Amino acid sequence: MTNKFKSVPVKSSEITPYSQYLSRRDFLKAAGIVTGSALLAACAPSVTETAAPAAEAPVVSPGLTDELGDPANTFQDITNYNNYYEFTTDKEGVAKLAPKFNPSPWTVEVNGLVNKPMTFGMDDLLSKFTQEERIYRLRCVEAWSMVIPWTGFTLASLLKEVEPTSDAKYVRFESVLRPEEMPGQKSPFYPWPYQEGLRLDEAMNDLTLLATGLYGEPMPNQNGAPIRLVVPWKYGFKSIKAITKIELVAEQPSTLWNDVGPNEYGFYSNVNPEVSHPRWSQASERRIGELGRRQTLKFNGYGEQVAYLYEGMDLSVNY
Ligand SMILES: Nc1nc2c(c(=O)[nH]1)N[C@H]1C(S)=C(S)[C@@H](COP(=O)(O)O)O[C@H]1N2
Ligand SMILES: [Mo]
Repeated sequence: MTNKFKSVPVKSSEITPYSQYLSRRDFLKAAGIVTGSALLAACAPSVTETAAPAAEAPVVSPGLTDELGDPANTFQDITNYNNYYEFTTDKEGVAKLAPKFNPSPWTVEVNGLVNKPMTFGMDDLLSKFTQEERIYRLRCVEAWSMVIPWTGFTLASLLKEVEPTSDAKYVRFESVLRPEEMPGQKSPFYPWPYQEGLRLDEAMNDLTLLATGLYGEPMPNQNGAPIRLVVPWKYGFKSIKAITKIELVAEQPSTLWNDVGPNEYGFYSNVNPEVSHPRWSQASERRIGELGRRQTLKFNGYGEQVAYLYEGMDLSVNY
């Protein structure tokens, strides 16, 4: 697969706090590494030259755009409007509860149908795998969306290390279970821990990211610290946060939302404006920070990279 996102490989030693993020981008430009957004920054009013380095989290986005030219949401929006039911179902309340959660130390177990089961610490993951910057749209099944500048590495690169056997057909993911730090996990209405799954070929697609940060900062707690999945062509709930286990399996795994509402949340859950949710249309969406609505794009605009995965499948049946 060619990657038209011109991701810039970033060494983990170069993953900087946001206060240094803008100058890191200048460094990349000076080094002759041209990103789509760096090109744009060259002809936009330059935040880097006018703004004092931010001591705290930034309030404005520094001119980053996705490959369609749409601006990244602000750090403020991305970290204050979250779905994270382990904390609360209130999207604007997650950020207040998230500081209680301690994401370090952390390990991710990768096992199941593999030749080399492994357990990784976060330092292993950050040093072993090339960290890249990927600016992706995130489209929630509730019909709102954002553009988020993630850093992370491909799930494919991790899976290659553990060597899935020929019996492995799906990947199952599990989130952390810590009711003492995550008050929403005391709710009996959801089958904790959160779990998700992908077909192995979806998991191996170059777009599928294990994200370890955003805006050049380590992943904020409310966005799934210290490591979460990002599957940009699927509804947001497939992008499971705070992953502790990755298991290669033979059968389609169960997923939290499919267990809770099988008619509403299918295993595939590809973004599809033509297939309505039973309670609302998926034809349009509200981009956080914008007035009005936008047309929803099939596969969230990533069809060129992923449509081949579903050839011959009826996506209204396999929703
Ligand atoms: N463990 C876990 N992962 C999760 C969720 C959750 O409640 N728990 N919510 C999902 C939903 S519905 C969405 S839209 C995205 C939101 O990601 P964000 O808060 O980083 O924007 O996370 C997904 N991953
Ligand atoms: Mo969502």
